[in-house]
Amino acid sequence: MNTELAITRLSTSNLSITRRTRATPFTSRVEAAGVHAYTIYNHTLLAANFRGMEADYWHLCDHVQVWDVAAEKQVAISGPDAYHLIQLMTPRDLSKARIGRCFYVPLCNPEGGIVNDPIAIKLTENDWWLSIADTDVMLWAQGLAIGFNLDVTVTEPDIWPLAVQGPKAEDLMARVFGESVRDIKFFGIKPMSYQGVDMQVARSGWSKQGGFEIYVNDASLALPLWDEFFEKGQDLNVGPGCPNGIERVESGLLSLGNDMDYATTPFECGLGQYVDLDADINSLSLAALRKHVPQKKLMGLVINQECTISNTDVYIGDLWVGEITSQAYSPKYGVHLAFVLASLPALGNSLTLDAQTNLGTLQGQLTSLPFNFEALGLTPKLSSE
Ligand code: THG
Repeated sequence: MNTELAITRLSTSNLSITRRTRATPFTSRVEAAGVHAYTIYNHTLLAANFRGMEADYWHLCDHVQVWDVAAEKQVAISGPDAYHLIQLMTPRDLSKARIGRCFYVPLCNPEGGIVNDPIAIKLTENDWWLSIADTDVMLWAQGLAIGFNLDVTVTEPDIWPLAVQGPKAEDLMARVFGESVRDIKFFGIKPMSYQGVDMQVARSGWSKQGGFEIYVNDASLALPLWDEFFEKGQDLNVGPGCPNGIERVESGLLSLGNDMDYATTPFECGLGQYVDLDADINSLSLAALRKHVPQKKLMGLVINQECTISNTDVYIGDLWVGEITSQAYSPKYGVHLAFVLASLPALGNSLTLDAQTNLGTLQGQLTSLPFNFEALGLTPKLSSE
């Protein structure tokens, strides 16, 4: 286990950007807005920080942000066998999926391990998108299509999602796309016109502050759309943003590659609700998942003071129990929060474990995910003031 790397956030050296590492049609505006750090996601730039994690966090919770999430690539699957292929990839029953809906779906290999955790979008009977996390799903889908001799095309079209997130997102969206955007339900999606071009717009996004995602499909409209959000959102205190490490840990949103990977099953990382073990569907992973005995479990950890995690390994006394996969200090609840991937045999019935921090060994309370702050007796601070 490399404990150092997992918690290193920033490096002092610069990234060299070539065609291998894609910029996006919004990158010039992200730069102009003062981006402080990037991460690479699906071979593409994804902003990680603008005004500091905590300042970005409060702004997201209080106002509205525009996020360049073009790194959430779309894998488009079209043709008479589109559903067949998608169902092979996911153990979630999509046989009754309706057009115009989004579905959070684990994609699993034949051992039940998670290949990706995209949002599946049903656009027409024979056209689906997978809005992917950071692994090369297109290659896997193309391989399956060849191997199973399916009548589909699998491509990664030029589509660049832009997210509008925060409590004022709906008002800002209505100013730009019209009042009918308010009718889109959570995880609903429909085409909306922008300067005469239809783009899919969904109520979704990688925060729990509410918001929308626009699947921009015309690069020439990317900057006009970005600018219009900033012009029309001035009085709403609109700002640039990005998926926020504090907010998403508080909200219990998982990050592929951090909190789960090919060696983690949906049952082990808390995505079991998206697996339909009894469904009569043709899915590559169902046989393994039906027999599966979880070996580990992703749990929440609450440490009652602000600290820096100095080693991601966690223990009960001298016994290694697992590792911290994500963590952040929660300014809203005044506690340090972490996700721990714990070995079930080592964990036993323990309700606490020991974390290594800059303040020495600190005991944390184990809890299920997502965090239930009320049940933990924690009351939120309402804003940064
Ligand atoms: N939006 C889009 N594409 C994406 C993401 C996104 N691709 C990459 C990544 N995020 C995929 N991962 C997630 C994880 C969680 C959610 C969405 C995408 C999510 N979950 C809700 C929850 O956990 O409460 C709702 C799940 C449900 O009820 O179905 O929103 O953010 N375009």
